[in-house]
Amino acid sequence: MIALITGATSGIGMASAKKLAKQGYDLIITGRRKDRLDKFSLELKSDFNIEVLALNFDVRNNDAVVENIGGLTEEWKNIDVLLNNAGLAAGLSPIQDGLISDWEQMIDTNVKGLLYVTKIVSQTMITRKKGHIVNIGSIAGKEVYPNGNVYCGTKHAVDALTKGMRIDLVKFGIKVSSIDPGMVDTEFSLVRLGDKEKADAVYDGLTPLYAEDIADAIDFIISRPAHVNINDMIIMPTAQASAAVVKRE
Ligand code: NDP
Ligand code: 8X3
Repeated sequence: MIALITGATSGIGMASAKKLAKQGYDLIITGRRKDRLDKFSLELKSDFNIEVLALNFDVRNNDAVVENIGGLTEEWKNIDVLLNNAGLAAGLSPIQDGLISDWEQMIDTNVKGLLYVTKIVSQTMITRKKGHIVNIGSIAGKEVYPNGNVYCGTKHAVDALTKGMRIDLVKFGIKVSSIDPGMVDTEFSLVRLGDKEKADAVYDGLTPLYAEDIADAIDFIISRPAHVNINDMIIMPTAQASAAVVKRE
C-alpha cells in the first residue's frame, strides 16, 4: 500500500507519516523544506524498513504538482491513500487589517493546492477504481471565530470540497473523508503568529491535542473495512468546547 502525505515536514503530516510507516505503508512525503524532507525520509526508511519517496515542491504551484505527481513511476503511481494535509494560517487580524499576501497564501495553499494535488491523484484512483482521500479540515471549517475570517473561509471551503469530491467520486469506489481538529500543538501557531512566545501562549494552561492524536484518527479512518467510510471526524481537546471557548487552568 502507498500513501501520499502532503506537508510531512512537520506536525500532523510528520506524525501521520510515522503512524502509516508503522502500519507498513510505503510513503510519498512532500514539503517545501528540502533539508527536513530528506532527513525525515532517511529516518523513516531506517526506523520502519519501508520505501520512501521525498518530493520537494510547493503545492501552490500547479506545474510543480503535475511534474512531481504526474511523473511518478509505475512503482509509485498507484497511490492508495492521499492525505491532503499541507496547509497553514497566516495572521490573525480583523478583516479590515488583514494582509492581502496572507490571504493569498492561505487560499492558494489550503484550497487551490489541495485541489491541484487531488485532481492528479484522483485520476489514477479512478483508473484503479479504488483509493481513499483524507482531507485535513479544521474546527475553523465548522465555525468562525474572531479574526479567523480568511483562514476559516479556506477551511469551510475544504469542508465543501470534501463533500463535493465524495459525490463526484462515489461511482468509482473512492472513499473521501475529512478530519476537523481543534487546537493541535504543532508549528501551526508559530507559522500563524511568527513569534515563539505568542505561539506558546496559545496552548498556555490547557492540554491541547498532539499531532499523534490526529495520526491515530487517520489510521482509524483508513483502516475501516471496504464497505465503511468515515465521512467526517471533529476532534477537540477536552479543554476546548468550541473554536473560541477554552478552559485554562
Ligand atoms: P505545521 O505548520 O506543523 O505543518 C504544516 C505542514 O504543511 C508543513 O509540513 C509544511 O511544510 C506544509 N506546507 C505548508 N505550506 C505548504 C506549501 N505551500 N506547499 C507544501 N507544503 C506546505 O502545522 P499542522 O501540522 O498543524 O498543520 C497541518 C494541517 O492541519 C493544516 O492544513 C492545518 O490547517 C490543519 N490544522 C491544524 C490545526 C492545529 O491546531 N495545529 C487544527 C486544525 C487543522 P513546508 O513548510 O516544509 O512546506
Ligand atoms: C486550527 C485550529 O482553532 O486555530 O485549524 O483555527 S484553529
